[in-house]
Amino acid sequence: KNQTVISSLDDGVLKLTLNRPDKLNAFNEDMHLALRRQIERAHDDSSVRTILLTGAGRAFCAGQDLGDRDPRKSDEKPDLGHTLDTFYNPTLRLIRDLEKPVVCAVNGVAAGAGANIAFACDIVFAARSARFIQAFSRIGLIPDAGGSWSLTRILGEPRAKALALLAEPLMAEQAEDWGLIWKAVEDDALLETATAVADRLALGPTIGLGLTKRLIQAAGTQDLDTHLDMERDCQRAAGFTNDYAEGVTAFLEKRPAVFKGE
Ligand code: T3D
Repeated sequence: KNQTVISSLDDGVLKLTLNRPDKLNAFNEDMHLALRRQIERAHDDSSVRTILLTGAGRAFCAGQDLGDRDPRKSDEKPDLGHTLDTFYNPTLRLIRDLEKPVVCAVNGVAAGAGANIAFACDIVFAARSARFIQAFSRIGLIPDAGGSWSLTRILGEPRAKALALLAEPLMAEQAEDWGLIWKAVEDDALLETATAVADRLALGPTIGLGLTKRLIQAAGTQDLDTHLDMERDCQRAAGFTNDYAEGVTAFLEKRPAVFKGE
């Protein structure tokens, strides 16, 4: 059977490739479940220290497979709140809650939930030719998969509204200029660049990196006092890791640190 998500684990990097290229990697139920299983595995398996997410073929992901929503095939209107609860929202939460870095290599067009899943990742590279489209308004929907939240937080209301209401493509370079992604890179250098960063993160102090991710995500929604307490708690936890002891020892011994993610 065709695998909707191809996975491979190399040196701590779990590479996940969305794999429905003839549908521009649009989400069907099988791909949702396969992606979720892999992120859960990344959570449970200490040998996974970073995720690298990308797409097969010329697209990253075209969002929901609209073939599965064909109104001509059913008289009943779908409950899309239910499909968000069942499929998109758990995946979004898993990516944000995973205390390991998630690198995304947007290899081509990212539309609808496909764009917003990319924006939920921690370090996003995009091929220079890739474009992001909040396609929802073209079909009468709202930006989901966290899009109405992340776009507003990252860009502010004027740009978030224009992107969402007009559904015009945003090129990778513009997305970088606006701070929506980390970097736009030449198409033929995308995978190499993203893989090098994922490899480097996988050799990092995983617990400290995970706590850092948690803190930065929390910063947008809590006041400074609460946040300083959270930094204290996270630094306490980081200070108890073997990787911290190794980091300081390596510094004092003037050699590169060898982190084990513990
Ligand atoms: O339903 C729920 O559960 C609620 C949640 C919703 C989340 C969402 O993501 S809603 C938004 C859904 N996505 C879209 O509206 C995007 C639809 N796709 C497009 O607008 C365009 O395909 C793109 C802008 C992404 C790319 O355009 P282009 O010209 O490069 O490619 P194309 O020719 O349109 O597409 C190539 C093929 O992929 C084509 O099939 P064919 O003609 O070769 O057999 C096309 O139908 C198929 N495809 C592309 N996107 C989807 C799709 N098939 C099903 N679903 C798709 N989303």
